Amino acid sequence: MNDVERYEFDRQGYIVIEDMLDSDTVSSLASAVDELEVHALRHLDEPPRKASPWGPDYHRNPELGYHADGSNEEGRTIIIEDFWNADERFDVLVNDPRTMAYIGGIVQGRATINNSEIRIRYRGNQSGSHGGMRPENQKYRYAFNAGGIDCMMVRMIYFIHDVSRDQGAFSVVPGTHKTNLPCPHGGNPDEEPGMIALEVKAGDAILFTENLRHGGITNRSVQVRKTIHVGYGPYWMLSQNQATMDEAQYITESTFKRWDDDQRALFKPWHRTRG
Ligand SMILES: O=C(O)CCC(=O)C(=O)O
Repeated sequence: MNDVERYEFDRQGYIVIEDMLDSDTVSSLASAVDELEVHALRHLDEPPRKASPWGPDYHRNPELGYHADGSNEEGRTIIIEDFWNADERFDVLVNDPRTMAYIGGIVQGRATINNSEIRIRYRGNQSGSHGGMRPENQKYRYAFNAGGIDCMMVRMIYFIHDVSRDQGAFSVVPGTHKTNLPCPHGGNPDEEPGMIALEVKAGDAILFTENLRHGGITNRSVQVRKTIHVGYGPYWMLSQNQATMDEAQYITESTFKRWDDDQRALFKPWHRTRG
């Protein structure tokens, strides 16, 4: 993270990183996401189920080890969590040196991955605005101290195709990670004052603090919006996936086996980083 990026992240609560992934990586990830979408759509309504404390009732896929919820109807989305278990083509994002250099600049101490979701957003779908200061929830707080930026939870979104505003752009209200009052506006990102759509190209990434007010503009296009989201935070924070909220990360034995020690350490809370 260079000085300009650090300044902008602190000032605005997010940065857009152009050309984060090369074109071979983008096409490999895009194929993996397309195949996983087809698989998830076939199994979404089947047992076994895993109820999220946040409400949704996720399908836990015994074959590929992911959790999925939603539908491909107009206006809907599917979210596929723990996608690492499903396909080794995602491994390129586990301990990616460029990503980790950014994370090291904004999370103090040992950082781990605490969230993994593929969002597939169909025509008419929007992601409601959320984030910003909530007195009852300091879990995702943004702070700055003698060690510099000190985020509790951040997310990197990787884009595997271009996304314009009307194709369901990720959106933010810059600077709201530093607000002190709960947001008085509803959850509609298309109408929220100050909300801006971040248009990106395939291969770009967006890094933001979860304390920033953010959402996803309505997808008014025929293109289904597909993105890969990976969350990071201090090592003691457990899973922030909806299906496994505040539990240990759901990583299958075969996934752990295929990774090296440094990749495994990214999913180990507490003090154990080896073995
Ligand atoms: O990309 C979107 O539509 C919303 C994403 C989001 O809310 C998140 O990653 O926290």
